[in-house]
Amino acid sequence: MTAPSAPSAPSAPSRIAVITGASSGIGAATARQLAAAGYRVVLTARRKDRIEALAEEINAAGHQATAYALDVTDRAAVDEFATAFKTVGVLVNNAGGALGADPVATGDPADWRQMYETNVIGTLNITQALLPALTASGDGTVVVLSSTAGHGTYEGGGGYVAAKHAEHVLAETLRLEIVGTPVRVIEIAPGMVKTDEFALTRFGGDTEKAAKVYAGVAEPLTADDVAETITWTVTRPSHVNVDLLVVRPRAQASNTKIHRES
Ligand code: 8X3
Repeated sequence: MTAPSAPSAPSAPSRIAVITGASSGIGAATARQLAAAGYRVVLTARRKDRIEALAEEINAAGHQATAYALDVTDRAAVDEFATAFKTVGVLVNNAGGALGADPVATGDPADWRQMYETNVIGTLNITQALLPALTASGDGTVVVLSSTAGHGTYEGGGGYVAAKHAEHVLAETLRLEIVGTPVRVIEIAPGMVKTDEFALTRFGGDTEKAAKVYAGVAEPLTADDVAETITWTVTRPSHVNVDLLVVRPRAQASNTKIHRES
């Protein structure tokens, strides 16, 4: 039996990790963890003050971070951002989210469109823009944060489920198309994760509706739980491609089978 290969420490040309949606939740937790793992993290999000504060915190902890305000749905801005990099080791596509939980019969087309824009087109924009730099690194990793909503539907999931399925397809197709280049494509599909903003955004700031999502669930996943899975997959040796990692809290057996304690 051979010894398991050591996790790959980020090496010179592939040290930069770009994280989208880094202003809160899974994105922020991932930024902290990848920085602690030795990456120079580049935090992007629309909210400049938040990512600047996080970059400061990470730098104060002795790691390396910079902040760059960016809306991933703005292609011109994304292209401009990408010109700053000759090589990028890791891109974590985390920006996105859900809007509404209406049935298909009454869902708002504007919500559907916006979810497609942020989750799918946003991921497409920055992945296309950084692919040359990821390839140039000689050892690139694209992470796509999809969701268990990208692998099965649920009532009221509608537009979010559709967008997440599209993100899953983007990751799968890209993996097929770039095989043979030094870039791997990893999809992380989390189930119920309790963050400060996900459910609140989904329900337009309605705290009661947001709280109901997690009601009685003993331990939903945390942003740190998901960031750990991301960091683990990214730090595997280069030849190891974790295609898809589905992670749920123990209390959630499927998108629709959730144990709630009353
Ligand atoms: C979040 C999971 O169950 O809210 O991506 O769709 S769920």
